[in-house]
Amino acid sequence: MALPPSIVALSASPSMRTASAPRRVIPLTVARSAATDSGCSTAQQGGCGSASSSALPEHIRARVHDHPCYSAEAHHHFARMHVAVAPACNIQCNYCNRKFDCANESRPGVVSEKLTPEQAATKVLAVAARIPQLSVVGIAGPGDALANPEKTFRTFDLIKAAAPDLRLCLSTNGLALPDHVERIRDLGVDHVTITINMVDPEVGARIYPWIYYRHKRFHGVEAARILHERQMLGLERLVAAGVLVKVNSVMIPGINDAHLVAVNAAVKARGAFLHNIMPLISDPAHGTHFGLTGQRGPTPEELKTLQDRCEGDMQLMRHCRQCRADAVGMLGEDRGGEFGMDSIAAIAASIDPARVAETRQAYRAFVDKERGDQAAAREAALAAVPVVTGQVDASRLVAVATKGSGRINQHFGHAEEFQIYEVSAAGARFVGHRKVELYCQGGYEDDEAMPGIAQALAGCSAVLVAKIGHCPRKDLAAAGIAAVEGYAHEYIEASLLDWFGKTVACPTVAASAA
Ligand code: CLF
Ligand code: SF4
Repeated sequence: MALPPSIVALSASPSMRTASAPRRVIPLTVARSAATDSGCSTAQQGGCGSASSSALPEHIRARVHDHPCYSAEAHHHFARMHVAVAPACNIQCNYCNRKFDCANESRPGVVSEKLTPEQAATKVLAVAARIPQLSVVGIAGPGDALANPEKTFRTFDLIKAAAPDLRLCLSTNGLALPDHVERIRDLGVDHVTITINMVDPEVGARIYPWIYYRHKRFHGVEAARILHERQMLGLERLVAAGVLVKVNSVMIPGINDAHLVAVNAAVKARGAFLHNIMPLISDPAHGTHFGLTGQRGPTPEELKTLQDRCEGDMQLMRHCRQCRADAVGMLGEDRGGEFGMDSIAAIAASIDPARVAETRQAYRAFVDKERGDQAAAREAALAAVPVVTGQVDASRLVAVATKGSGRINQHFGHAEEFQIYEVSAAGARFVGHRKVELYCQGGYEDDEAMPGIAQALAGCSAVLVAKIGHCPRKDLAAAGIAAVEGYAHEYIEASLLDWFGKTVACPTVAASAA
């Protein structure tokens, strides 16, 4: 397929080249078969706990296929942007300071610029011209989208007219939601996130000191009860209107951690599509109530344990990056700095929106082919994993350095986060990401960063990278983590399964192949 000039440069990079299967995936001598499956752990559906596209009915699959938050697979390939048009809020959360972004959908950080709806639409065109991966535009603060309904809906109207193929996405605390469901549906906003941290007002009173509702301020348990009722009503109405609803919950140890299992059951029963349990971000420097009173966030292990408990017939999101209310780019990166008000008007004036849309379509066709190849490679690698009696429950956590595109394509020293997979004979499952300090600082190795990186990778048996130096390799080995660069630029899941087959399920094969 010929790609338009604007994405040829991208396609030339190793991370986007097409390939039918990773060359390193070598069929192993002890092949998996239906007969040898008995006694093994049940095969997972798809590669990730969150919204595995292939396991969904076609009409739903099409709606999440290119949404980086609703599909873990899509987040390797597609970007989102937030337009910060909603400054006001109608409630107070104990983890929020109004000087910072909405913590429901963002890590604490000042929004660089608040936009008018017109500025927001111009910014969307400018970003789309530079980032062909863009598939979704969301409104996620810095306050609450529906506490600012005129600005929010005017913005969506303008974006819809300017770039109708982009998906519209909205995030809200839910208080005003029941009043706006019809408008949301009629505008074609197909994805809505509600942040629901409790279904018991007694718990809620420890999270929300007050709400402002129907021109009156409510406090304590009464405030939490009203908020809870409005959230449930809004969720039910959205589901009845056919909108895909994601529920975000902030995990606050000692306050709602155990309670989130009940929240999960309640939102599942009402038809929520996806549940995203996020860690509380708490720091005295942010000036929030929880930050100032020393409330801690959960450890990665506590978060994973809760997510595992909640995982059932409802999809769990594990790849959230708690991004800013003005975030731009792939999840985990923020290119917002490239699109300040001074530059977006000039970019937007210099482009032909129709050609930009064509480029976007060409990129999507390219990614469709790439995803098909990745799925085929994954299935082939899974079929080749040997199932050895006595090892059916074996699984390993493995870290991966990636810049996206579903490939192992980042140098160890350039990684600011590692993706973590749980790998077993049943599949390779994305379970989260861990942030680290950069090891390579402007061409120099930062040895002082190494202890922190090793700590962040604690529990991982290996880290798969595009390249790694001798010193960090040695330090990782001392921490019990094998650095593996033999899968550089190959597909992540197929490589993980190949690694697992050789080193865990059947280490003698690895020894003879080494
Ligand atoms: Fe933005 Fe949220 Fe839409 Fe995604 S974010 S409004 S659903 S387009 Fe995504 Fe960011 Fe997590 Fe939100 S990674 S904070 S879940
Ligand atoms: Fe802050 Fe968002 Fe909570 Fe409002 S809903 S108080 S903006 S975190």
